[in-house]
Formats: sequence, C-alpha cells, structure tokens
Amino acid sequence: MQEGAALRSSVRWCGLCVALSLLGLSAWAAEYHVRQDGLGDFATVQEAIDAAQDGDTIVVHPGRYVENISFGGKNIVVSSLAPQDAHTVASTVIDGGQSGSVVSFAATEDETCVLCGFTITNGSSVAGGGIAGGSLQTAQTRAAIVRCTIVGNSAKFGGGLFLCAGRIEACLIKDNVAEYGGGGLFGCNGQISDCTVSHNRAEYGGGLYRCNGRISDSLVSANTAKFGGGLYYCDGTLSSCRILDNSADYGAGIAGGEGLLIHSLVLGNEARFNGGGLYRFHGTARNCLVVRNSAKFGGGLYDCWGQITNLTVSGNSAERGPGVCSSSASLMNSIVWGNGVPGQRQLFASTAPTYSCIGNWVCGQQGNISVNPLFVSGPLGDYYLSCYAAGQSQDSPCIDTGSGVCEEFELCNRTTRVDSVPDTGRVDLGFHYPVVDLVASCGLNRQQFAKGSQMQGYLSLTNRGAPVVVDLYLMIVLPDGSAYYLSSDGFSALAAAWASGVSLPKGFSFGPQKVFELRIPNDAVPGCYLYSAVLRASGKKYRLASASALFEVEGD
Ligand SMILES: [Ca+2]
Repeated sequence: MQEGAALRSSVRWCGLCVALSLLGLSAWAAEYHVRQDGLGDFATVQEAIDAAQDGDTIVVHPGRYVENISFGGKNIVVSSLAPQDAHTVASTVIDGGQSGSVVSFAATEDETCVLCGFTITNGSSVAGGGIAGGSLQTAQTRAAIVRCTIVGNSAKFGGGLFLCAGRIEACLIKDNVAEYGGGGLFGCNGQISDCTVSHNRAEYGGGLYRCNGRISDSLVSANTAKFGGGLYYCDGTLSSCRILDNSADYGAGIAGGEGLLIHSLVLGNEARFNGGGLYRFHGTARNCLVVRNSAKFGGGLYDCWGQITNLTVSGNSAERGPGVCSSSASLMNSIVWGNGVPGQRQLFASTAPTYSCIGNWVCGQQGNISVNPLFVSGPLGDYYLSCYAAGQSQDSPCIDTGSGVCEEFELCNRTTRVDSVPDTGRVDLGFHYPVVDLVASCGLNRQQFAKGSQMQGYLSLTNRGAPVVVDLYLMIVLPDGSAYYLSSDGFSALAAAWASGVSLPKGFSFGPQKVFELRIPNDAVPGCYLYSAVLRASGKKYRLASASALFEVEGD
C-alpha cells in the first residue's frame, strides 16, 4: 500500500514525460522493480533495462548498486522510489566503481526517456564520469535527468555530465572533476533549470563548459578552473542564475559567451589575473548584478564587448579597473559605483558608458551622472535604490534617469524599490529585483534612545500576490545576538509569534501603524539593537518576508 503510494508519487515527480509515455503505450507498458533483497523482478538496474521496452518503467528500491548502466537507446523511465524525497535520493545510489561512466546513453533516446531520483557517483571515464550522453561524432541524448545528485565523478571531459542535451532539472552536481573541460557539465545543450552546480573543478569551465541551451534558476557556486571558474563559453541564455564564489586565473564567474545573460547575480567570484565577474563576455547582458568580485585587472568586467544594459557593478576590486577594465561593451542604464578603493577610477581603458551613474567620473558623455546612487538593503539584497515613497529619506539620483521607458527593457514587472513597487515610466538605472509579493517594513519613532526613554515600534505589511496565511514574529535583537520576541504577554526570550494564522488576501495593506511601545530599561546594555519582523507562510509553500530597523541605546 505504502509502496503503491510512493510509486505513484515517484511517477508524478518524474514529470509530464512519464504521463505521456504511460498514456501512449499503456497497453504494452510494463513496470519492473529492482531490489537488492531478492523481492523485486531484478537485482541489478542493468538487468531491468535489458528486459525493458520503450514506454516501460523501472523502479529502483533504495540500496547501493555498484554497476555501470547503459540505456542503449531505450525510451524508458528509470526512477527511485520517491524522487522528491532527499533521503531516498541519497540512499538510492548507482556507484560506477571507478570503471567507466556510471550512466551511459546511446544518444538516440528522446524526451520520454527519464532518469529520476538517484545519486550517481564514483564514475571515472574519458568523457562523462557521471553521465555520458553521447559522443562528439554522434548525436546527443534527449533523455531527461531529474532530481539526481551527481557527485564525486571524474573524467577528462565532463566530470559530472557530458553531452546530455535533454532536460536537466533539480539536480545537484557537486565535487566532480574534469582534467580538461567541464568539471560539472560539458556540452549539455538542453534546458538546465533549478540545478546547483558547486565545488566542481576543471582546467576550462569549473562548473559548466560550452553548455549552449537555456540555463535558468540555477546556482553555480564555488567551482574552480584556470579559465572560467563558473561557466566557460556558454552561448545560450543564462536567466535568473546565481554565479557565486567561483575562482579562476581568468574569468572567475563567467568566461566568454555570446548569448543572453539576464536577471542574474554574479557575486564574490575571485580571479587571480583578469576578470573577476565577467571575462570576454560578448553577448547581451541585461539587468544583472555584478558585485563583490575581485581580480588583478577588471574586478567586475574584463575585456567584454556587446550590449549591456541595467547592470549594477559595485563593490568589486582590482589593481586596475575595479569596475570595468579593457572593455568596449556599450554600457547603458547602468551603475558602476563603489568599486575599488575610494577615489580609484571605476573604469580603465574602456568605452564610456551612456545614461549611467559612474563613480569618480569626469569624462561626460550622454546622460551620465556621478552622484551617489544611494543603495539601500531590501527583501532580496543590498542594491535597491533609496526612494522617498518607499520610506527612505530621499530619492536616489538613479530613479527615472535611464534612456527609454521600462517597457523597452521588460523591467516594468521588476523593481528598484524596497517596498517592491514595480518600475514605471522612464527606466531606473541599474539592477531591478524581482517583485516580492509579501513585503514587511519596520520603523521606530527614533534611531537613538536614552535609557528610560519611550520607544515606539511601527510595522507595515503588503501582499500583492496570492492570498496567504502567515505567522508574524516581531523581535528585538540585542547587541549580543540574542532575541526577545514580542507577544500579547510582552517580551519573551522564547520564540513566540506576535500573531498566528493571519489571512492576508491579495491586495492586503496594513500600516505603517504603531504595534508596540516600550520603555528602555535603565539597566539596558548600551549598543546597537535591531527591531525585526519576520513573516512565515503557514501553508505548504514556504514563503518568507522580513524587515528590520537598527537602533542604538545610548550609554550613560
Ligand atoms: Ca522609473
């Protein structure tokens, strides 16, 4: 009974392809169970694949299967018992035993072929230590690889995956090594979404090497290479990705690429020589955040050309061109501010931007300004723009100073404001964050308090998204990091909600309203405190909004 439920759920999680294959071939489709305890149809995965026909499903029960499996062109579904369950994925292991690729495809499989919910490890081969999807001479498999953990494999080309051109979804690709290119993935030209590619290593493309399809909503972090720590010459679309903490000699975050880079974050990447964030990128970059990267030359961008709009380049560092170095890219509607040490030239040997806000800028050019953009922290990061209407004390000079209107850049559904009100009219400069449905903001009657004085805490809430039920926590965080929660009984060190199960319909708006009043005790420790509000959705889908306001309790 329990097993049936788990199986139904595994089939559901493997996606639409399974449903289609079952519908189309239901009269013929068989289902085989692979178990190591002798109670299944087979004891090894390969025996089941050998017996299967197109449209069949193979369900593999937990265990460590030391074998190298080959699909041989069959359009079948091979799934663990419960792919949505991380524990099941971790305990259903195919172990390649250091003798060849763990999983091989014949390259002729189509989209109805699915590998779902396994840990794939300990493979070692020339190409595709974890999964080999074809060869450069033949075609590439279209098989979908879903909810797999591909960890600890090695190869010359593609430590984790090689030439898998189907859907790669919700996979963790970690700790794989390639001697030449693609520590994580090599030449995977399909759709890669919701994946984490981390701690992989290669000479070229620590994370991904020449993956030219669509890469979206993925995290590429802490990979290392000589060229292209995160990505190396991926020429497709990179959308809503986070490229964090990768390292390389040249091009720590992204090296090369002539496709579209959009709505992405390139943060904390470190190059020994050139190009901390982007190196020789020459496609179209729109609405990205390139921050806190470092290099010898070109902390943010090095030798980039192509069209770049609405980039925020800040907090990067380098000996020369902490923001942008040796680039002929036409930068527009962008912010290059706060890179390098104070007074350092933000751009070095680079084409002058237009309609941009640039630190220490004396070179003019159309529409440029050199005034502090007034970044403020908001629900999703630290590069929102100060805005009077959103509760800050003044407007950023980057609001409404771009060239063109936000529609032209498809930014009218994104925001530069901490209260998530979307951009309108003339486009704002720099990166636009996604709109957050649930927004909280905190305020106090003052920012500094003497002992014995009266503090008033304010709160406002807005829900622009679907109706949601939330628990609301209000707390004061002390200088030592301990928190006191505000509830109907006053302040308590125990975690207690200020309000539980509160329904917030779409369009709900509250405050700013006074929600508590507190006399600062005479024995209060002087220092920096935080007043903070956290909203947690009570439903299944985890959603969270938080806000905080700093204040200081003065000494005697
Ligand atoms: Ca605007």
